[in-house]
Amino acid sequence: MAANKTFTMIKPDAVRDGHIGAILNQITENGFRIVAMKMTQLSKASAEKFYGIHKERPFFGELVEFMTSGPIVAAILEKDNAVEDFRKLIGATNPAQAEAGTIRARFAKSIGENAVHGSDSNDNAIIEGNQHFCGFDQF
Ligand code: FUP
Repeated sequence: MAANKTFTMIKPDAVRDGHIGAILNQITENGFRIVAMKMTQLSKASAEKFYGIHKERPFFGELVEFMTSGPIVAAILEKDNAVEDFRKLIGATNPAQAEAGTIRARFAKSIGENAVHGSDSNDNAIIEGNQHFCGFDQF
């Protein structure tokens, strides 16, 4: 059931700052089941593909540089209403606007270095999950 799965990354800032455990704990305490997970480092090509929708934006170069600057943790999460519920749990893109207690409010430094990614639609969850794992639907 693709509608009940989403894709996440713990980004290089949060990995560097030692927040993997705290973030995974918050994710699982909020009812998400981790059905696939790996620690890896994005290549430039992979980061450019992942954020391709932003390629004309002024921050694209910095975004790719940041996302390739160190290891990330990529995971597929399962829960009823996973995409929407996970977006609520991570909070707004800009941590200054993220609701208190959300993952970005707790761990993000700035709009660029914002600790976690969460897919914004079921279709993108499938595309993004398939970019990082072999067969999103098999998990
Ligand atoms: P989100 O879906 O919350 O990850 O946000 P977006 O898809 O709008 O942005 C993707 C990433 O681009 C953000 F996580 C960080 C980066 N970004 C910037 O660096 N500056 C901006 O003004 C907007 C986004």
